[in-house]
Amino acid sequence: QRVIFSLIQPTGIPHLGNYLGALRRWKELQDEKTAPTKKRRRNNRLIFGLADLHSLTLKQDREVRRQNSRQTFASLLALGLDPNRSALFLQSQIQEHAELMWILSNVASTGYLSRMTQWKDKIGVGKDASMEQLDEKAREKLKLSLFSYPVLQAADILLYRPNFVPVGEDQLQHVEFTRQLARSFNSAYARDLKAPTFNLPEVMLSPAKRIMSLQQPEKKMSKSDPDVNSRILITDAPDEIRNKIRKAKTDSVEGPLTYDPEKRPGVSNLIEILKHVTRSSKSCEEITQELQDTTLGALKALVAEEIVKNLDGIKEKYDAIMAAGDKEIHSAMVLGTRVARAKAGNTMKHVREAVGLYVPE
Ligand code: AQP
Repeated sequence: QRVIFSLIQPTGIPHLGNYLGALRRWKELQDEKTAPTKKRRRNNRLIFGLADLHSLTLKQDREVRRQNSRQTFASLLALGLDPNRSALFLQSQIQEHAELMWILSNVASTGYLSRMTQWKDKIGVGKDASMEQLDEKAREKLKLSLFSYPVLQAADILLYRPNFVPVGEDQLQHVEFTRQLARSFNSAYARDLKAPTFNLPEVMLSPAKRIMSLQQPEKKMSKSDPDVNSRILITDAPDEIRNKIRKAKTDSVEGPLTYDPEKRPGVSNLIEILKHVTRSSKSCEEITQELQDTTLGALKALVAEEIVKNLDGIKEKYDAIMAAGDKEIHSAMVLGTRVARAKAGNTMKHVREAVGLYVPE
């Protein structure tokens, strides 16, 4: 059996980047589990959830936060995740996440954490900034939770002892850190045990590595971007999708279409999106070659229609789930929490034994 685990932050309705980078893969893995032919069927144990503890690093009104969790959960159901085939749960419902984070903090080096790029992005200092270079204001802005975010993420993953973690490219650094912590933990506490406490999870990287913002194509598409036109939500209506793509920032370069993420980030992002929504096996350069006589307007129209086709039906399902109150969300959560709790409890028994904490009979 392959255990596959991943979380998404409930910081807003998932966007096309989340979908192409991770969520579509979650659904495919689920479908593999019940594929009609034996040859295509895989014995996947799927555990997916909302990283609502992580979302606390983003300051939000409590009602907005609650609503965001509800909307994100409904989005997962709407895109076809089935609680009977994929365990769906909230991170904050499983207390072991915080417990394991504290234990792993004892093998997490602040030097490694200080080199991670996410906290730098979030407080708006350059990728190469070091802790020593931070001024008083930046230090005030950098809360412990943001700095230690990757340790909680490592705890999230290791708690379920997965073989694979399907995530987008922006999470690669964090999964590598998780593997490092697993190694450090095993060598610090489990060397004399029959088996290491943690296995080293592998990243399952989607080919859609990094979908960029439609308005600032040098930045990745993000839920927390204040500009709603920067992203396509998986629940956007067809006309909203067409409108946002029409407004997407491109350039005024004359001549044929070219794929050049450095010089033409907006156009290249649209070509990238087109490649992934159509699941094309061609390279972006080949796709561009075929479209070279297409105008920018026609390219946008083509991209918009392919996205509309890809997301077809999600909005209707989402609206129905939201209109029905919390019943469907709640029953899915009960099922998923049960699975997650059993797995997390089991891992923590091994962890407690390894470090020498009291293990109740
Ligand atoms: N732009 C993207 N392109 C490809 N994949 C992406 N992912 C996120 N953005 C892109 C992948 O989506 C999964 C869930 O992401 P997350 O919500 O847990 O965290 P995030 O990377 O911080 O996503 P956002 O949208 O940018 O959220 P905020 O604004 O709240 O920080 C992950 O597997 C991620 O790789």
